[in-house]
Amino acid sequence: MTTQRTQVAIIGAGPSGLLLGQLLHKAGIDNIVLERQTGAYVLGRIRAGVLEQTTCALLDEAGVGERMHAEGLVHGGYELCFGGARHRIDLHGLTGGKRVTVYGQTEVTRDLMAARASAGLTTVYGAKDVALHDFDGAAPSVTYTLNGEPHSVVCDFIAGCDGYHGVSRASVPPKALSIYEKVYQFGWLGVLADTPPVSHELIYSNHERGFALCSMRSATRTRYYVQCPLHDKVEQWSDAAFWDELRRRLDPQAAESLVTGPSIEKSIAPLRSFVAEPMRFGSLFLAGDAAHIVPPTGAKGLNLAAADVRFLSRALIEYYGERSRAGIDHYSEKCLRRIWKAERFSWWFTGLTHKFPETGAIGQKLQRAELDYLVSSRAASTAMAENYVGLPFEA
Ligand code: FAS
Ligand code: PHB
Repeated sequence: MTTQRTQVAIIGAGPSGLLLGQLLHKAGIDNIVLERQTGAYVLGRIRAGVLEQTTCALLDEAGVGERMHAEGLVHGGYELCFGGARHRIDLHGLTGGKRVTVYGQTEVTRDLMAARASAGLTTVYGAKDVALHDFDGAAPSVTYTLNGEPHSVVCDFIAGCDGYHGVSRASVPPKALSIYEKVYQFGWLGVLADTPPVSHELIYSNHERGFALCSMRSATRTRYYVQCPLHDKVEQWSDAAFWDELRRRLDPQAAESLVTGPSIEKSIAPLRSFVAEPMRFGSLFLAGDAAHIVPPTGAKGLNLAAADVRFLSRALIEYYGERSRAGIDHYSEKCLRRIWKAERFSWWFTGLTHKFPETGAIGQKLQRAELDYLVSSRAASTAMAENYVGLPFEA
């Protein structure tokens, strides 16, 4: 058994783990990242696309914002499409000047991986059988195997950044956790294509056939989604079937100007609202999808993960710098106040834009009434806009 020593052992090399590792490194705090997949596999997962300003600021703080500023698309609004027409939500005007940046999670992860490698920090890819030990005691450690060889990491703290299916939350005794979960009875079929965007901003569409979203990764690469039955298999959807269904769910002008092409990635994601409370167990801290999941409608998943990492990195820097436990003792409650507001917004936005057969014809009528109210009321649009760009952090 090879034994390594570090201050913080980070499980997971997704955006949460890599961003935490970078912020800790810049503060002089030693850390090791253990990731069960290869780096290429992690980069191959197509996920989030919209960054809040606070997330961009955190990436700058981590020293990885250069390409995001050079290649990211700054958006001051998006459009809601319903009843055959589009209505712009003026994020910039309604929030005193805030915007969002369209820059794929894959690129964020790539930038973080590059920074970690150039700093010569330890990231173990292909770490199998990761197990957490004594995180509620005085000698926390993490064991794993690499190419069949056993390894141990002795540490002060463990950051569980290993996502919804990770080992960290699963290592907590069930009686110590309160789980809140809602599973939606539909999924998102997503397509990535090298085609020009149908519009210069995102379009969220409420249609009687189901939800659709027109997003993008650059001026030449698009990301589209249509709501699909929960048990559909991606093999059932040819590219032609996807483009036809997307067209049907858009207004005539967008349907007409949609440029189609071969999918370079196509996948179906389930939707759920999920929170595990609390997020700290002794020297184990959960961050990102390990602790919470939102339906992607509100573009909150990655941004919530970044917010957790902001709180956790500051708490650990305070601990090592001032030997103060205040930040780590309040980590969970501070994260959860923000998480639940984002859960609510994501649940509300999903309820407003997706088709729910169980609510019948009156359900669609009520959705249409709320959409009409939303685009005709500055107060209602402002409430939507301030949640979408990201609520201010509490002091
Ligand atoms: P991740 O899940 O990204 O990373 C966890 C890492 O831990 C993974 O690399 C995994 O391999 C590793 N890991 C797991 N178990 C391990 C173990 N036992 N040992 C070692 N490593 C382990 N958010 C949006 O804002 N917009 C979107 O459109 C959007 N679409 C999404 C689509 C899908 C299919 C999914 C699953 C999520 C989507 N999200 C979206 C949310 C997503 O972006 C997450 O919020 C984001 O990936 C969170 O990052 P992490 O917390 O790092 O978790
Ligand atoms: C994306 O580009 O993948 C994306 C954008 C906005 C969302 C969800 C996903 O609300």
